[in-house]
Amino acid sequence: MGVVITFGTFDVFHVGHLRILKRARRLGGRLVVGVSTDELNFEKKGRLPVYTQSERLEIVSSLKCVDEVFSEESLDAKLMYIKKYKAEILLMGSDWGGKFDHLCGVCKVVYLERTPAISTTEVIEKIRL
Ligand code: C2G
Repeated sequence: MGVVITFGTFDVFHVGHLRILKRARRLGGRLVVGVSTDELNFEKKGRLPVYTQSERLEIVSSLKCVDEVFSEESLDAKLMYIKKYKAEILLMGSDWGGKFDHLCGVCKVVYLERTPAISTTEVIEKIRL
């Protein structure tokens, strides 16, 4: 079984994050996770994450289902990361469905359904109320 690679911000870590990582690990022998940098998150969402990059890296790297982590510096560098970590499967959540199909010739591209009714934004809103 080969290497699975996946990406995310994993800010205010919640059970939706955990479940997709557990399912990703079951697809292969090793799970490598690219954790978005604070700068990349700012570009993507127009705000900095609640948890810093080093806190998010520390949380994700401590999970039993995760074998290795690195900082994802650019959304468009998937091919470089796939090659660097010798990934056989690129795993993304269904919110990215179809977006990385052009990489199908390089590795298998799999999209998994998100856990319904939970997101970082909803957790932040709930705490605010
Ligand atoms: N996720 C999930 N269920 C949820 C929320 C998130 O399965 N209810 C999954 C997402 O689909 C993603 C992972 O958890 O696979 C991380 O989610 P985010 O931190 O929101 O990732 P995102 O900001 O979309 O960053 O290069 C891609 C980006 O880095 C992805």
